[in-house]
Amino acid sequence: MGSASADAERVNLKILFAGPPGAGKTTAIAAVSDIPVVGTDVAPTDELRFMKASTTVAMDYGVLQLDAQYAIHLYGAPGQRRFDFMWDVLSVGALGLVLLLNHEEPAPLDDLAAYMDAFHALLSRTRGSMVVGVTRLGADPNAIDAYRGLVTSYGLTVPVFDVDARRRADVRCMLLSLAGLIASQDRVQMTHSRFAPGRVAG
Ligand SMILES: Nc1nc2c(ncn2[C@@H]2O[C@H](COP(=O)(O)OP(=O)(O)OP(=O)(O)O)[C@@H](O)[C@H]2O)c(=O)[nH]1
Ligand SMILES: [Mg+2]
Repeated sequence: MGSASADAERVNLKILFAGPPGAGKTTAIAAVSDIPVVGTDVAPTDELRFMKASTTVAMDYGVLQLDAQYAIHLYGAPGQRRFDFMWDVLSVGALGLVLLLNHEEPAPLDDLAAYMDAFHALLSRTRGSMVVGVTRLGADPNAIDAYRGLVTSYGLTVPVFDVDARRRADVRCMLLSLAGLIASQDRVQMTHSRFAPGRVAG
């Protein structure tokens, strides 16, 4: 039986996954979630149908339960610009951003810049609480440097990861890093109620 004080310390952290279509947002949330993911994927009707079998039209939702105390609530945004009205909706209450990019896209650095601009309000509010994950990076050990350089040029010192969004360990590593970033620099106190946008019902 859990005590009232233990229940009171449970905290929930909302994290938003964003990035272009096909970057791996839905895949990453499914890979790491401890619950069946709530999704809104449908078959694409536009040119995207040549690239992938389904696309998110509203949101994904999953949960990573780190331990008895901390739960990370994972929200995935639609990548397609025509659904960008969801980006602000999903940003509400988010304490951090996982920005995913597909290195095999024609201009992934432009994508990085565009999505950092699009989520500027969230980044500004959270004082740059972001990690970047680059999927399909290939074998070039230096390929990730350009992403790091661009992020740095925005005045942010945040981790940039070479990830396979299908691998739970990769996604979990990004999320733990982001949680650490949020907790550092006194952005929020992990042990303080400000860390939690809401509490798990006891
Ligand atoms: N090789 C490789 N394939 C991946 C990776 N991540 C996702 N995929 C594949 O890429 C396709 C698209 O992935 P999704 O997770 O649906 O992409 P998304 O970012 O949610 O895309 P939208 O919802 O359209 O914005 C799927 O077939 C995945 O299996 C990865 O890290 N490596
Ligand atoms: Mg998706």
